[in-house]
Amino acid sequence: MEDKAKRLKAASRRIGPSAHEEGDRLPPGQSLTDRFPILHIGEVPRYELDTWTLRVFGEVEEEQTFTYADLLQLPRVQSVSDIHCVTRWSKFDTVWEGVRFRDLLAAVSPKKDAGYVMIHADPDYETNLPLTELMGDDVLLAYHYDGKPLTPKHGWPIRLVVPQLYFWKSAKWIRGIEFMKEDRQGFWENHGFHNEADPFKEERFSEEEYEMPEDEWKYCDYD
Ligand SMILES: Nc1nc2c(c(=O)[nH]1)N[C@H]1C(S)=C(S)[C@@H](COP(=O)(O)O)O[C@H]1N2
Ligand SMILES: [Mo]
Repeated sequence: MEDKAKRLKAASRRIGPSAHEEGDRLPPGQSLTDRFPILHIGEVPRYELDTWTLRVFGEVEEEQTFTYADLLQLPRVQSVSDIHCVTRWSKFDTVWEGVRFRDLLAAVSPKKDAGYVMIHADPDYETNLPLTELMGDDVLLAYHYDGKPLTPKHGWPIRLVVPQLYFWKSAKWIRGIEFMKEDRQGFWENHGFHNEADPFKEERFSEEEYEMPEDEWKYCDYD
C-alpha cells in the first residue's frame, strides 16, 4: 500500500497530462508510462533499404510492390497519438511521421468489395483490420518516431500505427498489405485476442478466461 501511495504521489508531480485529461484519455484498465516498451515475438529483422519492399496484393485492381524510395514520394505527414497496449500500458502524445494509409490507397485502387485488410509483417506476423479502421488521419505507415527514424526494435524501416486500436494491430516491420473480401484472423486474433481491439471498450480477449498478468509489460525491454 505504501508503495502505491508513493507511486501516486510521484505521478501527480509528473509534468504531463492533467488528471482530468488522463481520465478522458486513458482507457479502462490501462496505466500510463513515459517509457517506450518493446514487445514482439521473434528476432528483430535486418534489412537493406535498397532491397526492402512492401507488396500490396489480394483484392486490388493491380498488384504493386513499393520500394522505400516509392513511399518517400508519397505525402509525408506528422501525427501525435496516444497508444494503448493490451498488456495495460498506454503512452500519450507519441509523435509519428510517415505516409497516411489512406494516401497509399489512392495509389493502389482496391476493389469495391475489399472490406478487410491483412497486414503481413516480419518475422511471421499478421494482423487483420477492417478497411474502415485504416482510413483515419492518424493511421500511418510510419518511418519516424519522435523526429528520428524508427529504431530497429520499434519496426525500422516501416511500421503501421493504428492508434485507436490496441497496439498489437500496429504491426512493426510490415512487408505486405493484403486486401480481402472477407475477414480472416491474424496471429494474435487467432490466439485468443479480440478481433476488433477497441481499448475504450476493453476488447482485449475473445475468451473471458484468457490469462494475461497485469504487470507483464513491466518485465519487457524498453528504449
Ligand atoms: N511484426 C510484429 N509487429 C508487432 C508485434 C510482433 O510481434 N511482430 N507485436 C505487436 C505488439 S503485441 C505490440 S504491443 C506492439 C509493440 O510495439 P513497440 O515494441 O514499438 O512498443 O507491436 C506490435 N507489432
Ligand atoms: Mo502488445
